[in-house]
Amino acid sequence: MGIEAWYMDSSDEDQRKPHKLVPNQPVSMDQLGELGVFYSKLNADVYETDPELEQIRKDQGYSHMDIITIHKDTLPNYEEKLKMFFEEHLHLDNEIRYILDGQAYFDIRDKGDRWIRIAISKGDLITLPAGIYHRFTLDETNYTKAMRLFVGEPVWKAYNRPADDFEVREKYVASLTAAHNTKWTPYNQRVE
Ligand code: KMT
Ligand code: NI
Repeated sequence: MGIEAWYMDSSDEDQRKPHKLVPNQPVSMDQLGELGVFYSKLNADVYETDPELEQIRKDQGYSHMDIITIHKDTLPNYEEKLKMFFEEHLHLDNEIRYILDGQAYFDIRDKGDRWIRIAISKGDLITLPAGIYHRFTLDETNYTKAMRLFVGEPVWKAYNRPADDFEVREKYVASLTAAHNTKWTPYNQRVE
């Protein structure tokens, strides 16, 4: 169980297409976990009153939340924003997204700098760790609605690659070499 992820082909075709290799090279939840990416499934139909979501927000300190509807009729500067989301970037904080409706892709770099595409859809709560290079795109349905969660005052600033000298990047890279003998729990919290 979980989300579907795979290594991407290198074609320049429409970013909204799946870009699977032939034959497909799937990526498991364990492999995602080793990269610091975590996932949970919730019932998005009840997100407004969901005690499970409340508990996660409390436990993880996700005090801030807002909702972004990514569709040409709802998102101001739609084309420009989509272009920005698809630039390879990192953040100083975890990127936590809960998909309330529709579907989309997050692409992340693996340890060897290969692109992994993660398909996310309604009910998926995904956390990308601070310092990971990634990008986001809609798929061919051209619509997703997502809750953005954050610890404290939200900072959405993205730093486009190259950002290798950032402390957060160095820490993330260091965490990868340590990952095989470090136990991870959901939501990217380390247990020493
Ligand atoms: C980001 O930083 O990659 C984004 O915020 C993507 C859009 S939110 C689903
Ligand atoms: Ni991002």
